[in-house]
Amino acid sequence: MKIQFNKPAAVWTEALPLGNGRIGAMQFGGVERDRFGLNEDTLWSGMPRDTNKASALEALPRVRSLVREGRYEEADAASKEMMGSFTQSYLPFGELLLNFGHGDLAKDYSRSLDLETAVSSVQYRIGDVNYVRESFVSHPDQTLIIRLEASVPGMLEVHARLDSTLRHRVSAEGNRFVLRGMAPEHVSPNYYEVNKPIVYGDENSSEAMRFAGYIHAETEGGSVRTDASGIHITEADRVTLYFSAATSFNGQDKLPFSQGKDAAATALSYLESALAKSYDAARASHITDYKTLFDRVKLQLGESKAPANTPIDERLTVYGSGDPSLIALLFQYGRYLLIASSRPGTLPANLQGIWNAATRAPWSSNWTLNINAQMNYWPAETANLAECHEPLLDFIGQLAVTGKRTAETHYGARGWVAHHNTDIWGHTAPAGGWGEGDAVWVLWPMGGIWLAQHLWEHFSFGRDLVYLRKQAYPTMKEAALFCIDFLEDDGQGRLVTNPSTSPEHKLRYGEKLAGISMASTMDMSLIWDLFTNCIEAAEWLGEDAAFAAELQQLKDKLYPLQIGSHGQLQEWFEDFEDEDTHHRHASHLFGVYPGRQITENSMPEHFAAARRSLERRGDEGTGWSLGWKIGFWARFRNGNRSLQLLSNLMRIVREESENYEKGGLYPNLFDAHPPFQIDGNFAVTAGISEMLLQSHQSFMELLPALPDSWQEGKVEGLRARGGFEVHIRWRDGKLEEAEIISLLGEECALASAASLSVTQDGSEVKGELSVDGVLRFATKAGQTYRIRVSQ
Ligand code: FUC
Repeated sequence: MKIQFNKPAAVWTEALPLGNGRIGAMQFGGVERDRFGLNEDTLWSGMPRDTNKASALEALPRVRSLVREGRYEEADAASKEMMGSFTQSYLPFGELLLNFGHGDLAKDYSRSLDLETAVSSVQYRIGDVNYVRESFVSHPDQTLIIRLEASVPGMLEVHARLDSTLRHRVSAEGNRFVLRGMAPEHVSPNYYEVNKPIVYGDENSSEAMRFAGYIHAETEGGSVRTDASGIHITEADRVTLYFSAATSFNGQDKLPFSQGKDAAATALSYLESALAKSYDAARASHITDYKTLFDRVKLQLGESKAPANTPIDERLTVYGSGDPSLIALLFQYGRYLLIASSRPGTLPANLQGIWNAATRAPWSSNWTLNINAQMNYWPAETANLAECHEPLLDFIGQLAVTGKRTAETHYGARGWVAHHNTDIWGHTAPAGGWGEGDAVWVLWPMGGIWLAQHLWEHFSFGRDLVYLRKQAYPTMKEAALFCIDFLEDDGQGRLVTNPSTSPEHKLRYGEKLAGISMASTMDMSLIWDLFTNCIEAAEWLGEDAAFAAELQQLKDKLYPLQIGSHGQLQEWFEDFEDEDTHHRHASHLFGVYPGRQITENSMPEHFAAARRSLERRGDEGTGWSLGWKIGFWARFRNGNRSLQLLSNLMRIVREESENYEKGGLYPNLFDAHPPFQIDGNFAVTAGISEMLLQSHQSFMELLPALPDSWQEGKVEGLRARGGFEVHIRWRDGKLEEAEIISLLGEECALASAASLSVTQDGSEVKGELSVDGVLRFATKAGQTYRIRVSQ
């Protein structure tokens, strides 16, 4: 469980990521000069502003009637009047730079990130002196801690300082070095060319975010001096460096300057509390805290063919995608990255998690809601990191506040709405630069509806009724209210969305291409999902029966999913041809994964048509697109095909040879869209979970999509809906034994159970076996049920 290199990182995508959900660090590990790219997850451009288009509602009837008349291209053009601003951008904090006094010539160099401890290590030898540099970002102590050691006393000479591409000042404060900075009031997206993309306000009065970072050195032996150029340490035996940081962010509706927090005071308080512990105690509490989450799941797929200590990029290029232990590593890396980028109380993981070095990052490093932000959280429940889901769940509640205003202003509707992009200020308007954007991505009022699925899924796995009543259901219901008001009758008694897009993919009609039409399959499936979840939630809560009945009636009238002339699941309400059959989005298949509308049992013909659609999309794509397809094929129970997609993703991409259409992995195993986008990493973890265990129907399936080449292996600690934890062992490509731990005492339903026996504490457990092979048996909370193949 180590990502290992035998040379320092030459580029950012070879550096190794550390994080505690809030502070991110990318370590390059140079011998003479080490560099940590730094992030703080609340450091964004901008401030709370009204980003809605005041006159949007006036344009809506015109767009709608153009759609009804089949004048889609004109509807696209008319929808420009419905566009709000672009979102703001997630910004880099800066860099921690270490210069060592021993030059650059070293022997026996290695650097690694240990996924079992979340500690990185750099080691090398100069002459007879061995140097070790150990780093971690502690969640309990809210600081980046770096320990420098040399095997001979007095050999450490290091100069440490902070720098930033944002406006800042540095100074010495006693023996500490501090950087205080100010964010821009506005940053334009990277895809939008303007003369002045970065706009700052006045240093004393700008309402933009302020930020501050401290470095502090604890030394043994030698001498320390701090001035405005940094901390200078000479002839020390041992050094521990602490970096702490904070911003003035004080909530999405607070001006981050006049109503903001004191960034420096907050950073200082983190530092002081970290310093109250010894290094050993801080390291131990970091590891304990991390392991509580990480150790819950174990995965073994087989031994590596690569010799021990093979650098990771060589493992990828030479031993490649088939290497089972590399696949297991990649699975756990997704879990590592989620723990490192999303902890209770932080913001959710954005397009780059929390690791971003660019002021104008790709797609503003924001939250993209038409797949990417959701994909980040697909593994959260199944791969046993439900706490790491919380930042997203809390964030959804905040979007529901800003989204209410957008629902009113843009659609005259109740409830709340979000479109395809959001930011720290809760942007919910169609993010299209006041008409600069293309309707095919801007005009998609389904962001909140998809997010609401996460509120429900968290309950499905954990069954926390207080959470459902207080947090999840009210926000789900408000999203449903928006749907009720937004849906319209198509004249034949069917309910359609209008305007409607299928994210980023245009339809062809005649010689023309357009984004907007009505009732795209994804819209219909998302609304089906939300209504179904609301109805089930109301039942669990024993309240709101009348509303549930209303939703049931509406659900029955939703425009039905259609099968097209290629045998495919239609992407739009009519059988339009694709702009690009191999398009990276496969939004119309939402009902297969991550939804649950289209299953072999519930809609066999549509299930087959969806599979046909996926065949037509092909096995290539950007990083996240490949990641999504791993999960699709798992839901189609084709493990070999999932593995094929996984192999396609496990090819190395280097920054200098980026090919936009083909995803892969950078040397540090970050997902390459390209460029770097973290969603693909999370999709891999989620997809592998789906290959081994599924529970989205009303039963659990063990090993639903095991590839032939995974002959032997085991997984421990995956979660299934209804409060179950599952361990599975397989041999000769078949289930050998499983343990189902019932956490809540709910009835367990197990598919393909005709040839399985269940025991608890040695005695046989009787259940009811249905004709379709699902065994249902009662469980007790805290008990383990052993599943074996009966001879
Ligand atoms: C969607 C995708 C792009 C990219 C961007 C962040 O717009 O279509 O491929 O992932 O989000």
